[in-house]
Amino acid sequence: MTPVTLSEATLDKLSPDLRTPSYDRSQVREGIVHLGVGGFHRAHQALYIERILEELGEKEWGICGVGIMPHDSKMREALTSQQCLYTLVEKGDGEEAGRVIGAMKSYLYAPKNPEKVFEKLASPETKIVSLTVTEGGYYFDQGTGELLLTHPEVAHDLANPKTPHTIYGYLVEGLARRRAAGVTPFTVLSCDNIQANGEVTKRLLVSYALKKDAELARWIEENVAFPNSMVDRITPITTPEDIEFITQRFGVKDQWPVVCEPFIQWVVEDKFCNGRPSFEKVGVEMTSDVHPYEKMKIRLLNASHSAMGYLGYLAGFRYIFEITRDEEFGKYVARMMDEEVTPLLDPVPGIDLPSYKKTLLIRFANPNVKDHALRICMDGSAKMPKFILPSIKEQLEKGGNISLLTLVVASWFRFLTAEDEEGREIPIQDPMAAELVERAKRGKGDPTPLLEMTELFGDLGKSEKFVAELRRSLDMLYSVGARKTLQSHLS
Ligand code: CS2
Repeated sequence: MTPVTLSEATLDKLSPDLRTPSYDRSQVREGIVHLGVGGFHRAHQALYIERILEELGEKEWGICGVGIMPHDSKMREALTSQQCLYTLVEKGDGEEAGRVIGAMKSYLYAPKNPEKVFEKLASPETKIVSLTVTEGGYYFDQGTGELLLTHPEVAHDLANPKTPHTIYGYLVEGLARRRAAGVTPFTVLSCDNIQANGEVTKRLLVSYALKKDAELARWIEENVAFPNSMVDRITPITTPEDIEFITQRFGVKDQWPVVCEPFIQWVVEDKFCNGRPSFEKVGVEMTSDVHPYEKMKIRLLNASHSAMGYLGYLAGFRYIFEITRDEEFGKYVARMMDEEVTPLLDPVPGIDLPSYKKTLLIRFANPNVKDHALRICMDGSAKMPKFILPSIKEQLEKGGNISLLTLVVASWFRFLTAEDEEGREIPIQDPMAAELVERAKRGKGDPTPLLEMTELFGDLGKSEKFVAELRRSLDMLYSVGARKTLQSHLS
């Protein structure tokens, strides 16, 4: 069978194996503007919205996707050539399930036409602006929690409000226009892995606005809702093999489909200032307090990912499922979670922690979700301070063990020398790569040059216990390599 090119006109020609939107897309309005459309958003929030449209017929909640990064031009090309339709494939143990998602109605590529994005943000039809701009897209000092006003991207936005690069430039201009026009503000819904993501976004956005207009800053503080949310679904980067597989399996030609695991979770604080879809009817958990969920997820799932990513890569692995299935690595993450992270967690309503952790290990081991270690190792400068360092800090305060957590930091430092144990180059993907690699190479077994970056480490470099532990692990990584270092930490 010749594959069918995905588009609105070909929806009824697709294989019956592929579920397609049954609602009338032409009636869908765009109540949500989403900044940062990547695989994760398309596998997660967009699926919930698809169900809102499909099962509840709440047609005002379609999505307008927005790309704010220069590289988003590729997403624009892919999506706009297929009327923003795309294929989402869930891969579990058995048969894979495929579905064409129609929830995104349009896509705007901000660098080419920022004015169009401002208009969209100012439109009364827009009720929610959601974000997945990665942990690095928020630009804050990990030591002080303050917005990095002198960061080149933030400074650029302050100086060039008509052509912003960051969420702050876009959100503040959009909100300023609404305020001027007397339009109710939109809710800002952060869906990134940052603890208290809503509160953090609010604090940073208000301090950015303060630099422009104190009255506007106050109006934002008093009128805009920033719900916290915990998001979860493992979504690897789409590979050419995935595209080929989907063409063969479902007979559809899609320029940029998404493959993910079957698990999905979204816990959202029920605090919206301009309406919301009936999320609770499609599986979203609405609550008054997201903190315990966020902390559990980030400190267990994301931290385990980092633990497996760096050390696993150094030990020669490339995929997370292989690393999890290695007996010693499996033991390592399980023990790190049990011994060094779990004691820090608050009770999480409705969740049994032992079975949550067991499920995590099963999810990581899914061989059909080929999550590359390099995806996990990307942007360590933004992830480490959110996934790992806070647990180390809290354990130090409690006098608890930090050896397994510190090994993650040591592995990252070793990884940052950009050369593996066989002398092959490691591709470092991080906006701070140049500085990180220079410091890692300069320090080698001495962590000082990296620890001096207080915008990442705060005052952790002053803790004798932590520094001694870090040196011990680093020394081992250099002298006996990743595998033996791991064994020694487990014994
Ligand atoms: C990963 C996350 O980027 C990372 O390091 O831990 O992308 C993870 O896969 C998601 O948060 C899962 O919900």
